[in-house]
Amino acid sequence: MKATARAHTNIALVKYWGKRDQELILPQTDSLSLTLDPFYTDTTVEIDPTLAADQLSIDGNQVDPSKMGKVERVMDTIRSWSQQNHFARITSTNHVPMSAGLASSASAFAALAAAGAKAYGLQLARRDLSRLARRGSGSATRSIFGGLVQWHRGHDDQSSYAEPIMEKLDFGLEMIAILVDTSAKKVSSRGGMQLTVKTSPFYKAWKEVVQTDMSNMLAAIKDKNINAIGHIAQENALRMHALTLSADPGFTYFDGDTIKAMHLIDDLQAAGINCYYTMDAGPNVKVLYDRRDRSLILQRLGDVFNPDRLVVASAGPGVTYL
Ligand code: 2P0
Repeated sequence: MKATARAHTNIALVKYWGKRDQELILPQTDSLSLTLDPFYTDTTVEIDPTLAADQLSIDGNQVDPSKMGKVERVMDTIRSWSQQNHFARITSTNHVPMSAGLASSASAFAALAAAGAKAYGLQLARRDLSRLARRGSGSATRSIFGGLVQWHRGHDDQSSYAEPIMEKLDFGLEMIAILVDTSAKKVSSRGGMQLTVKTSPFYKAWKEVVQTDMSNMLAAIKDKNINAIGHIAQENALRMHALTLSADPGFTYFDGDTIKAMHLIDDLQAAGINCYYTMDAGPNVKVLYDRRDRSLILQRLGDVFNPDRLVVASAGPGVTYL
């Protein structure tokens, strides 16, 4: 009747950017991510037979029912799978800067899927939990698992799920988020990717790029080659952002500080310090590197950006029950 789950956000190293089914959230391509330790969401789902609709509070604020479409999609699926029609009280606490391109929706919908499934008595394998989380938000599919995770694009609901590649990392891949701006973004990922699929003349090429990047990334992970992982992730991110620029109307998630951080990391690379950048649907820059270089990289980034805005993140676990 009541369950609480914790799920962590993830950073995509090979990006998901475009759907071929808006209802079921079936993606155009595979994607691959690293689940992150410090950013997570705790969600409690409690069935209440006296309620006439689901109730949701996020970080202590009641959410307007008109803004609960994605949550309802997940809850309605849980009701259909469990053949129960009661509504629930949902309470969610984020430990993620919201709408900052740090994918709070990934941890939020992974935690909702896990807590909701348990509260309604569903005993789902994690693969099926990932299919359930997918209905709320694409990136949430991957946050069911820890470490390095692949989301298989699949061809239908059954075959589009996430799977761990390496749940416990036994090499030093780590990330620093440079929080250049944590205010809400202007173009949602959902709207941005839809516009891109529809209007970018480069979209067909992107699908080919991802296929190549996926197989190169899997090989680099197998070799535990952080420089190859970082290089592929950086190129993949640049190509994703080239899609937004090539949409009609074109747009970008970058702001001035994003470019400043990219140049700084280019300079560090040129000076022989191995670090790479990636950006999601927001201006923040995430730096990938080997953890043995952490203090040097933190120091160099701290020369340019406020050290308070630098957050170190190592690999995090998959969804857990509290
Ligand atoms: C990713 N992003 O792979 C990509 C890269 C942002 C850039 O998934 O519409 O919130 O809910 O499926 O998952 C962010 O988009 O979008 C995202 P929906 P989502 O992480």
